[in-house]
Amino acid sequence: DGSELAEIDNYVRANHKEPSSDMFGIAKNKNIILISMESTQSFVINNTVNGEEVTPFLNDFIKESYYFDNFYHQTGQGKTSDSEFVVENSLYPLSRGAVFFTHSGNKFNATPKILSEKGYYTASLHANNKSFWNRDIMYKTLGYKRFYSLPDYEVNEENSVGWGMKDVDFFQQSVEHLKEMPKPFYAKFITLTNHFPFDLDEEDRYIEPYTSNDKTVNNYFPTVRYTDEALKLFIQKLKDEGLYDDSVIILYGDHYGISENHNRAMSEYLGTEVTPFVSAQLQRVPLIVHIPGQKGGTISTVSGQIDLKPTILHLLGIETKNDLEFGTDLFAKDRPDFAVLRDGSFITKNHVYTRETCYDKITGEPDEGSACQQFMEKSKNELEYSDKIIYGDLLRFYGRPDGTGKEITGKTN
Ligand code: GP9
Ligand code: MN
Repeated sequence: DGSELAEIDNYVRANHKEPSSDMFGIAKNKNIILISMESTQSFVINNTVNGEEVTPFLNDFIKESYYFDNFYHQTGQGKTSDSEFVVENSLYPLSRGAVFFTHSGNKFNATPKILSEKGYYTASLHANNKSFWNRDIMYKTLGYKRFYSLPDYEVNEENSVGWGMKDVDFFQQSVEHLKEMPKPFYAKFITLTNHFPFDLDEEDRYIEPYTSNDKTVNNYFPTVRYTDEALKLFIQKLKDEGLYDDSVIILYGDHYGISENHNRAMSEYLGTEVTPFVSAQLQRVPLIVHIPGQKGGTISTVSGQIDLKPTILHLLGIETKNDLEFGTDLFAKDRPDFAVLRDGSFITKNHVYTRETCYDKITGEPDEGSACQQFMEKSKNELEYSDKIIYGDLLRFYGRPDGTGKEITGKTN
C-alpha cells in the first residue's frame, strides 16, 4: 500500500543535504554538456604506460576543473545504459537486466524532463543504432526532446573502428548539431571507441600498448589515449564556436573497462595484487566538472554516479528537496562519504566493504572491528528502496503537479 512509498519518502527526507550556498545557482541558465566516457576507469588518470601519459588532455583539464577522485560507477548488467539511468534519475539500476529495457514504461523524474520544464532544450548524442539499449523508447520516458543517433551522422569505413564511429569524428560532427540547438541546452554525449575489445587503427595510436600476455589490458591504453585526444579536439572546437564559456562541462566514466578476468595483467601493471579490496577500488571512474569562471580543485569525497543529478540541478539553481532520489549534491558541505555499488559492496571514508569483508582503506587489510556495520543497513536499504520504486513504478504516485511541491497521491497497489 501507500505506506511503502511513505517509508521511502521519510528515508529520503531524513538524508537530504542542503546545497552549498556558494555553489547553488552558480551556473544558472548555462548549457550543460554531459560526456559519458566509455569504459574509462580512474586508474588511467595522471598515470603512464611505457613512460607516456595515458590521458594528457584530461590531466590538464582537471587542473581547471573540479575533479572527484573517489567517485564510483554504480552500474550492473545494463552497462552504459545503467550509467545513464543512475546519472539522470539518482536511482540505482537493477541487480539483473537493464532498466532501460525492463521499465521504460515507468514514470521517472529525470534530469532531462526537469530541465525541459525549465525551458532547456534536451538532447542525447550517440552514433549508434537508436534502439540499442532501447534508448529510443527510454529517452522519451526520461524527457529527451531529441536523440541524435546513427542517421544524424555521416559514418563510413574511414571514420569507423570496432563498435562504430570513431570518437574524433563523432565529436566533430556533433558540434554541428550543438550549434543548431536552442539555448540553453542539456546535451549528453556518449563516446564509443574505448569499448571492449579496444580495437584501434594504427593511425589513431598515440601511445604504444602495454606489454603483458593479456591483449585486452594491453590495448586498453591506446584507446583511452585516443578518446583523450578526441576530447581535446572537442573542447577546442567548443571554444572556437563560442560555446565553451556558456557551458558547464561534465565528464564521467560509465563503468569499468577491465573486468576481473584480467586481474593478473592488472596486478602486473599496477604493481600490486588485485585483491577484492583493490578490485572494489578499481570501480572508481573519473568525474570532472568544469564550471566557467571557477578555478576548481580536487575533491576526495566518496561519491558515485547517483550524486550527479542533484549536483547538476543545484548548480543550475534548481531545488531538489522534493525529489525522490538517493544521491547527495557533491558540493554539499556536510555530505557523507558514501557510495554503494550495485553488487552491494560499499565504500566509506575509511573502509571498503566487499565480498562480506570489511577492509581498512589505508592498509587494504581486513578490519576485524565493527567499522562497516553501521553502513550495512544503509546500503541494503537504499538498494531495496530504489528497487521498490522501479518494480512498483512508484513515481506514478509521487506527483509534482505544480512543478514545485511533493505530493504523495493514491495507493501503490
Ligand atoms: C553502445 C554503447 C556501449 O551504444 O553504449 O554499450 P556498453 O556495452 O558499454 O553498454
Ligand atoms: Mn559502456
